[in-house]
Amino acid sequence: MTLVGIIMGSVSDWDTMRGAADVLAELGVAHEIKVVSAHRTPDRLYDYAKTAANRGLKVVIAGAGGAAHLPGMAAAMTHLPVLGVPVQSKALSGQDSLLSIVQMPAGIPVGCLAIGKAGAINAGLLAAAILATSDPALSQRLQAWRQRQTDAVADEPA
Ligand code: RP5
Repeated sequence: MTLVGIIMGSVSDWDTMRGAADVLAELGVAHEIKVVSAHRTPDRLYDYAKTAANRGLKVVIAGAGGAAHLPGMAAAMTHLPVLGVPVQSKALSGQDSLLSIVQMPAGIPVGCLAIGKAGAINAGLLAAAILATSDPALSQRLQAWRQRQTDAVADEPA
């Protein structure tokens, strides 16, 4: 069953957002990946967000750049947790994306991660952590993933 929906405003966001998809794949979390633009394909966004919960999704990860209203609009139309990833824009290096996503008015939350690939990877990890609260096997896989990361840190730089 697909548990996490990864959406992004443009195909150009995929290089960033694949970070979320890759970590979910590593953790064995079923996910889907769609291009859904708040301004270019508003009807697609409406259909996606309105049907997400009934289709069995548990978490939505939404990445967008510039005037990045995709995560907020998605959150407005689903009660599922929405994790927002600010994609690094050319004009303002993602500061615009960050502020667009993080500054949601009270009442409709979006969990905003860091700008760029780090944010995408962490969105995948956070989605897995949310799911792991009710999935002991996934919790074990997530803890093992974290332990491998810890074990891979060198004692010395050379
Ligand atoms: C946003 O505009 C997308 O999320 C993307 O980050 C940005 C640029 O899109 P393209 O012009 O590359 O399609 O909607």
